[in-house]
Amino acid sequence: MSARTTLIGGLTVAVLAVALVISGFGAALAVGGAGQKAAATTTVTTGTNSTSSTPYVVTLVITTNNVYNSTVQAQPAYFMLGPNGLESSANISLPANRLIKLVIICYDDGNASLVLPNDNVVSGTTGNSIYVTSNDNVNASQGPSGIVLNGGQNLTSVPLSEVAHTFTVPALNLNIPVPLSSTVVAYFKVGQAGSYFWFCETRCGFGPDGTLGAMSTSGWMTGSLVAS
Ligand SMILES: [Cu+2]
Repeated sequence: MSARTTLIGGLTVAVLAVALVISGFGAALAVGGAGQKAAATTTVTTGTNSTSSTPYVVTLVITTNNVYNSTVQAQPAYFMLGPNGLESSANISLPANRLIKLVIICYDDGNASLVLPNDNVVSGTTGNSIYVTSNDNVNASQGPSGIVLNGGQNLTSVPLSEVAHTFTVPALNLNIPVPLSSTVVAYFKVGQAGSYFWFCETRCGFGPDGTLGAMSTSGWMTGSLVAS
């Protein structure tokens, strides 16, 4: 749990944060559904190699308290949101040469330190920025009579104290820092078909430096991004 839940009134903040995340989740589901329907229509009418003006939507969900094994216990993990619920993130498939709308819903409310400096800086996305909603630290402040919501924000970097995980594909120069308790939207394109490794670049795993457990296991905090 983050420090803010220990503050007076922290319960209210936490409850609202959950509500915001859930509402963001619903919005992402609605957007994802519409995007996928449009994608199918476009494929039928224009062929598989054409580019479409409609982004292809990929939705990832980060959860915590996934039991890794009896020794390591709880670890965070990325999942892919499929038509029937959460699926493994070990192989994330998407089309090459088409605009991708990546939605990352992060239920993790804890901060983690970076593996490398600048891992909190966005790269490889449209405008080298991300759109962040539902993060009560980034998007809200405590006012005299409650929380003041500021709406979503475009960010080119995330404050170190706010980074929970990253979605990073070094071969594509793609780095998306994910703030705790947030929903992130980012656009990018994979110019060349192929299989690329993705990683989280925070020390969110197990062991003395946090790079074991989830951090070193496919389908948890790393995997393959397969563009075809
Ligand atoms: Cu991570």
